[in-house]
Amino acid sequence: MSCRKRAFALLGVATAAILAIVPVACSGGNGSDVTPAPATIASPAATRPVTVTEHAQTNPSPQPTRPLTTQPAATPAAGVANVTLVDYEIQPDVATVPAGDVTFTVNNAGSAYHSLLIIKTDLPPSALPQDDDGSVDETDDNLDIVDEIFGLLPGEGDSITTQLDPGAYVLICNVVDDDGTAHYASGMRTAFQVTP
Ligand SMILES: [Cu+2]
Repeated sequence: MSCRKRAFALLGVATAAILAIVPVACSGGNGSDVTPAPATIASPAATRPVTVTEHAQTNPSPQPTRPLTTQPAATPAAGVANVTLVDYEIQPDVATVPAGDVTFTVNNAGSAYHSLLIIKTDLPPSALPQDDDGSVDETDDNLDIVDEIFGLLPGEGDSITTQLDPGAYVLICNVVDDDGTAHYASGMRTAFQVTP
């Protein structure tokens, strides 16, 4: 009885201290002389573990937020096309991307000077209007030149991000060499689709 009364009286002070005191005070069961001494000693000792555990709980909380910040960086990968230019082909790693911002990372793996034109058109890749030199007539009304990367030397790379609406596109290189070789006519053209 007396043991319970002391325990409830201490409840007003601190519940954390009681939890530590009650097992110690009641386990002895001797007399009133034993209980006051542990009460003063246990109360400062009991508060210390509480503060330690609070720090231990606050430390892990920032850690789960770090993986969350890295995950959104991976989501724009849906709008990425890696394009390799060779003599004389255009090789995107994907033929279709969803509409929105699309990043074209272009590398010239060929031995000639190359470029990349992103053209929105319903014409087939092999049927674009041409000039007399075999290059594509970029001023034709059937073609919408959305974006382009100018001359990449062999081994060079570049990257552009452009907003693409849904529809049919053609990727070409429109370089004409000094010897008259038109890269488009030589095969540097490929279809590219943007889905809604
Ligand atoms: Cu070319």
